[in-house]
Amino acid sequence: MYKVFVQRLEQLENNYEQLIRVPNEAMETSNGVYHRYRNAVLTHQHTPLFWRYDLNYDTNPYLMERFGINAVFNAGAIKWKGKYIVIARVEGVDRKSFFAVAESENGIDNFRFWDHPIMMPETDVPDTNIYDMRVVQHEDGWVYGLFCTERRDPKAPEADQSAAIAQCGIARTKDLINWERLPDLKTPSPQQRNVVLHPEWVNGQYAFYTRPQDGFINAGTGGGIGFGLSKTIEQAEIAEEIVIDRKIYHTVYEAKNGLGPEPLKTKHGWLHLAHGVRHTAAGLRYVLYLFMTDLQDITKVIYKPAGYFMAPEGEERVGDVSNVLFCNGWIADEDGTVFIYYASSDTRLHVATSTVARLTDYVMHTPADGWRSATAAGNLLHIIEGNQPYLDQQADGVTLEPGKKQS
Ligand code: M1P
Repeated sequence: MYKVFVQRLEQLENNYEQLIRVPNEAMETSNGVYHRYRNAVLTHQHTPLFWRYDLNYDTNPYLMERFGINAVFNAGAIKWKGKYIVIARVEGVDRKSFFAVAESENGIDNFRFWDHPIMMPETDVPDTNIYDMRVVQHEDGWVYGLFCTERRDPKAPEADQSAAIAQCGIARTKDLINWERLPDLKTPSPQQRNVVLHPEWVNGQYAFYTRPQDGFINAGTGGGIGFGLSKTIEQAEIAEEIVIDRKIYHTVYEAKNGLGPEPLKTKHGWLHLAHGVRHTAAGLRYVLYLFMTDLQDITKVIYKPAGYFMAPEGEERVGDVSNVLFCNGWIADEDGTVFIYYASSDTRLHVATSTVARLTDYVMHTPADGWRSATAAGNLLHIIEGNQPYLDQQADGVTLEPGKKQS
């Protein structure tokens, strides 16, 4: 029996190392805006064996999993001491999520979890479930983690064991290991999810992007991505919440939307990545989209391409909650490379890479939504007409210089 234990352990360890060390590579196909990568960067199988197994023969002679992990997804991200860090939502088979840090040297593969998950302190009202941390290095010197804290609705009748209240939990750290929990954010909305801290002061105050919602799932009258200011973070409270990017009929964000990671500052404006949710006959569909806000008035959207930037593809389409892409972490390197950590179908974490220059070009030069089929077709016609001289010369058999404007 002991021999079998040792053999199995060796096999588990070999398989694990193989999985962790497998190099990732960019897919050949790209739309010019970003590259997807062949492998997911984190899955439930990337969690350390010493989390899942009791490795002691005396107490676990069958070498069985004692703590099952269901999924690893929706991760915040930060460049920290030269390493690419993601703070993932790790969900056990008991459906409870917790946060755990994984790091990589190059941001695209070999992500390895730190030995211990984050032991997040609680407020006086214990969290039932915590998830989707946005990690932000603020000008005040702290690294903040804003996340959703979910608790059962105290007003729900006993028969209803689903009704929940979502709020924004806030914690801060100087080392990503020890976290100081602050009181939950107070806002005029009954529920909050997808709250993001702006990395800079705004009028000497802390600025938050919010997502007001009436119910736990439905945004209801909470019409989109909100914004508000708070004088302090130790007792964060937004008195006035305005919507800066609203949900709109017959778009990819008709049902609800929410900001992803903290915005990136570019010379043209603040670059935002968000998720939009629409209804389909098969249920909700979550896609990612980009927009840009003004450097002076950060509540003013100045560019917003029509439709989605990324949507679920291939195996990304299937998982615990199928047809979902969700992103709450990205890292912009000094050389302009952007690592977008997106999760698919609430199951696994991927990376896509782009650059600040490409994303800015995409946001500023992709046609905006005109909200109707006629305006969409008009946008297409405009591109075709611009290409007409090139098409004509090609038809005439003229030798073309690709990419040069044709006379
Ligand atoms: O299941 C899809 C996503 O649903 C929620 O996001 P939102 O509040 O925008 O609907 C969150 O639970 C998120 O974690 C999840 O990925």
